[in-house]
Formats: sequence, C-alpha cells, structure tokens
Amino acid sequence: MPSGNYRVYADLTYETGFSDTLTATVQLSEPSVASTAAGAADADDAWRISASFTNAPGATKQTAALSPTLWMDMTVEGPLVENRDTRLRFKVRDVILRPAKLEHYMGMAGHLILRREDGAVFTHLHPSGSFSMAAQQLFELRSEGKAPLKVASSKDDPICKLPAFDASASAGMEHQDIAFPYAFPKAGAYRLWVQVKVRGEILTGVFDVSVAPAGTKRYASAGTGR
Ligand SMILES: [Cu+2]
Repeated sequence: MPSGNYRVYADLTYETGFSDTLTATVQLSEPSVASTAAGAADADDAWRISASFTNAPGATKQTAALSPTLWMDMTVEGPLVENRDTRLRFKVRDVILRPAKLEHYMGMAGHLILRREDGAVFTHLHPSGSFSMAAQQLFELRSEGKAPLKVASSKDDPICKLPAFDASASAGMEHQDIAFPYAFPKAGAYRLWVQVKVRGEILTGVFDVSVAPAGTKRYASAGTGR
C-alpha cells in the first residue's frame, strides 16, 4: 500500500453472536528497497485508490468507473434522509449497458462499506442487510437446533469461523444487480465502497452521497400532522 495515514476498521463477531467494529490508525512509511517485493496476498484481498472526498456529494443516481471496460451504476430509493429506510442498488455494466454477471465474493454477491465523512458512522453491509455473516450463521445453526442456545462458549461452538464457503454450491449463483437495505443513522456526507467480483476480478465502486437531516421541511414525511 502507498505510504500515508490510514484508518483501520476490523469487523468481528463475538462468540455470543454480537458484532463489533474495532478501529485503529496506522502510519505507513515509505517502503525500504528490501521490502518492496509483493507479499503473498490472499486471493480475496482487494484495494483501490480513489479521489479524496468531494464536498459536494452527488445525486442518488451515479456511475463509477470500475475498470477500463466496466462501470457500476448506483440507484438509491427516494431522497436520503437520516433514519429513513432506503435501498441502495448497484449494477455493473459495460459501455453498451450490457449487465455483467456478479460472482460470489467471499460468499456474498457484494459487500458495501460506508463511512460518514468524519468517521462517526462506519458500517459493513451485505445484500441481506447489516447482519454479520458469522452471527447469521450462528443464529441459523441455533434455530435448527445444531448449536446450543446458551451464550457461553464451548470448544465445539462453530461461530469463530467464517461461513463455510462452498464454491460448488455457489457456482450457479450469479446476480445481475444487488440491493442493500439500510437506514443512515445520521445526516451528513458519506462515502460508499461497493465490492463485487466479475470474471474472477474483484472490483470496487466508490460513491459519495449526502444524507439530509430528519424533519427538514422538504422531506417531512406524511402523517406528522404539520
Ligand atoms: Cu462483506
């Protein structure tokens, strides 16, 4: 990675199924000549350098370039207002608008990270919502009676690993677009990173959006009596 100051976010799920995000900052210095050889990266690792935050976040319909031949279109349902349910939709297409098939990446059709400009909000979402994959797996196992309901951990607890990724089971599961249900908890400017996999390549779309405060006259919801 290039030298500079980084904010680090670690998503984890405790053995209770409760999820948390740990944060840290890291300062990377210029690499020495000896350390410039690329390390053994995990095939699922992906990173992207993009323009810094724009102070005029764009509209609820935007397009981001993913590669020289692919673009990602974002469509957001309705105006973005804090604490209001919305759906963030993304589609990958080529220059003549042919949709690209989205392959499963780390077991999901897509991953969305969003961060408020000041860092006050950070969330990692999947098309099913903000539920942690590990927590989801635990709750499913418990509902099927395959894991104990008690919170205390045991050596047989299955929760400290990511869901088993069965490539054969997901081989036929391809999507043409993905949608993330979400309600922004605070007004403000946000950056969104959307990661998908197309033809074996991990691609990241970057979008900036603006969320209006609740109760502003323009967006006042019906039924408030005012
Ligand atoms: Cu994810």
